[in-house]
Amino acid sequence: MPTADGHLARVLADFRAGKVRGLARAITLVERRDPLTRQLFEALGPPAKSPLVIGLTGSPGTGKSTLGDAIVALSRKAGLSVAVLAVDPNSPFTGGAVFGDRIRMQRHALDPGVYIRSMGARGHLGGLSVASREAVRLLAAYGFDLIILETVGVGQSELEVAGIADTTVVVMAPGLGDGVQMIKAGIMEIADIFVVNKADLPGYERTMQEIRSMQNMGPKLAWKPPIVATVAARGEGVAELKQAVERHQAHLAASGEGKERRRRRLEEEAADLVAEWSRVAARKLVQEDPKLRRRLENEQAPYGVAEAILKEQGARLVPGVSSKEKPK
Ligand SMILES: Nc1nc2c(ncn2[C@@H]2O[C@H](COP(=O)(O)OP(=O)(O)O)[C@@H](O)[C@H]2O)c(=O)[nH]1
Ligand SMILES: [Mg+2]
Repeated sequence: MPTADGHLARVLADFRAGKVRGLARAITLVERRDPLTRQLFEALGPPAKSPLVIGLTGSPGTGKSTLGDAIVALSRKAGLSVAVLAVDPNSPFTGGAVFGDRIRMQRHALDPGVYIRSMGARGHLGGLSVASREAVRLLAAYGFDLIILETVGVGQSELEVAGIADTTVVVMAPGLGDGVQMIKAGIMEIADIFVVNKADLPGYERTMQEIRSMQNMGPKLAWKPPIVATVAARGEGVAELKQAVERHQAHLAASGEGKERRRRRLEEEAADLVAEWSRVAARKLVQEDPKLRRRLENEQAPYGVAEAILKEQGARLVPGVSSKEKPK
């Protein structure tokens, strides 16, 4: 049986040598929420450079994957290395690719400057945002210039995932009529740029108009998200989208909001990690510790036990430092 430490050492060696296998295995550790994850990041240290992270979100079928592909093509022409991370909170762990992305991967299979990966999360105790942030961090450490983060839909966890990006692009398409739904879902707030894709189909102007009037109903913002029309399937409008992303990046830098966002993201990541670590460890504790079980039974309420776990078990909730020696 291979030991966990042996596995980590191999993953690290491959990763540092720039072997895709190392990257893929590292992301699988993250996806599975493996306790080795922490050692992995400690060993890697902070990434040397911070790539641009573009989030693509929107209802299924609007063309996010197609658009992502078009962005990859454009960026490759400019000599940038690109990673695409497709995140699906409703899929089980994929350990690699879901069907649609496998087809995409084949298209870029011979290009070492492109990496495409799906990540699922069903069965996670925590949300997907911790895993997604960590996967992005791995892709950054590996050295990609651009990371495209694609989410499957617009539920709460997709919004969280989109919040990891430097620039969040909300992709819409004509005829889906999801305007009101968007407002309800909180999409207006997270969009840095709107894309109306499938501009080859009738009705796209109306969709653009709908977004514009929703923007006019909302508060006045320092950055008014531009609306870009694209035909992703033909690569049209993608250069305009790239320009919009650059303008947004310039705004983030000039206004100081970029720095503020990065700070907030780290704060959220720290809090999310606390939640994830304690949830996993606490669940085990309440199932295995007869004292805690008795207390729950007696009190018929969770508060005393929850407080006791945090107070008395604090350090033991951290994965990898509970029972055995502290990992190096
Ligand atoms: N007519 C038209 N179809 C498109 C365009 N972009 C993507 N599609 C099609 O829309 C469907 C969904 O695209 P996909 O990229 O998988 O959407 P996703 O679910 O948002 O990732 C596919 O059949 C695409 O070929 C476009 O610009 N115009
Ligand atoms: Mg897709």
